Amino acid sequence: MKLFEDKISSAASRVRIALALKGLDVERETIGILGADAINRTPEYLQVNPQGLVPALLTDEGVLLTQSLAIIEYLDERYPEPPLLPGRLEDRAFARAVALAIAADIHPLLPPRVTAHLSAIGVGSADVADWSRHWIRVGLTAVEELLGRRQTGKYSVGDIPTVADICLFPQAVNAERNNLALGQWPRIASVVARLREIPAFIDNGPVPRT
Ligand SMILES: N[C@@H](CCC(=O)N[C@@H](CS)C(=O)NCC(=O)O)C(=O)O
Repeated sequence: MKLFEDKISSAASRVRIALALKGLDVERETIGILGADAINRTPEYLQVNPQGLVPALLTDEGVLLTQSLAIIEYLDERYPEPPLLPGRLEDRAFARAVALAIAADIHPLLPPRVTAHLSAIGVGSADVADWSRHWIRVGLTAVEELLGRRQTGKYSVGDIPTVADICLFPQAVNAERNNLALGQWPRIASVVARLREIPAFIDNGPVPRT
């Protein structure tokens, strides 16, 4: 398998964490997504992912997969141990709901293509930073409430890290980089503190943009 990624990407970080939890080592290719290094819109990379986004995964069978959550579910079905979804049906739905609250409802408001467009239409850099902080704050406040409904174990859903944690961790790292202290969300803060004890998480979070 080969992962197309950029180390700064939180969506790619999700897949890196899933691969590490599964103990899978894959070939990696960096696809720059920022500024002069950006190659994600080149015709070559658009052949890999027509959306021009990372991550993408080339399977051993030569099939190109896109979308981090689809890739994670593929890995989980193909390499079932350890599972990345809880055993109980309702818990699986809940883990997916937390994952989607982040991946579908917070993250799409924040990536470079969004902030670059805000700048291009004349929004100043301080206001762009406020935009990001606003949507992270709104989104994580809702996730904090969601976690309160079912969090009974060490992590977002029970005592094994799931796809919910895989999405939460990079978003939490990103929140801290946007000067949002996790302490304002006590459940998120305690889950993230426990995830920081797991090498698969701390070794594979998004690296800061330079
Ligand atoms: N929903 C997609 C999101 C992918 C995505 O937005 N990736 C970002 C990096 S975190 C990217 O490639 N951004 C390039 C850009 O915004 O131009 C997924 O989960 O894979």
